[in-house]
Amino acid sequence: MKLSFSPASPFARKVRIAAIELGLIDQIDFMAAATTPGQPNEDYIRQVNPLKKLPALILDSGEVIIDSFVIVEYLDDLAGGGKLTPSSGPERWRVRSDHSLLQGMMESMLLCRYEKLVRPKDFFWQAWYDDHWHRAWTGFAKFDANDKVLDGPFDIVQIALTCALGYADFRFAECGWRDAYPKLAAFNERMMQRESVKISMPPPA
Ligand SMILES: N[C@@H](CCC(=O)N[C@@H](CS)C(=O)NCC(=O)O)C(=O)O
Repeated sequence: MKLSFSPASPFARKVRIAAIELGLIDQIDFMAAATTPGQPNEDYIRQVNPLKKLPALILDSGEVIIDSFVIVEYLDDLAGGGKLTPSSGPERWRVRSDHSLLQGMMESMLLCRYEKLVRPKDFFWQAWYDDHWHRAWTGFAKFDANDKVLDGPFDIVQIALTCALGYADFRFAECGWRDAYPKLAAFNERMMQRESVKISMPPPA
């Protein structure tokens, strides 16, 4: 299997952590891919993902699986099932819904990043930026009050929360989430004990 990957991507990091935890990392080749908006990558769009997003998992059969959550579900299945993503019962829906919130928070943070870095300065839209940042920030508040997740089992939600916090550190280092959300800070410290989390930290910005 091949995974389109960037060490800066919180979505790709989620898959990497999951693959390590599931014992599948040695079966995956990592393939750099350029997906920055405004910079064409026609080969990737045609051969891998028309949405020009990473990560995507390319199976040995040539089939492509897109979206980090779906990729983690696939890997979880490969490893026997139900280890990081519950496959039935009420927990399945709770986990999927919590994960969707985290996915949206990471997407909002990424949009903020693109707004600052990629969009031509003259077109920067402050209200839009603030709105997206507020979504991510309020999402963090929600998880800071969510003991079920913070003290719960190690699963895709805990992985995604760790990646969202890591992305906040990586791209918004001054945002002050540790002071605003002490329970998240303690959670993050705990997660940092895991080898998979430590070695997948984004590179220095
Ligand atoms: N829902 C997707 C989001 C992936 C995503 O947005 N990846 C970013 C990299 S961090 C990307 O490729 N962005 C390119 C773009 O949005 O134009 C997933 O979970 O895999």
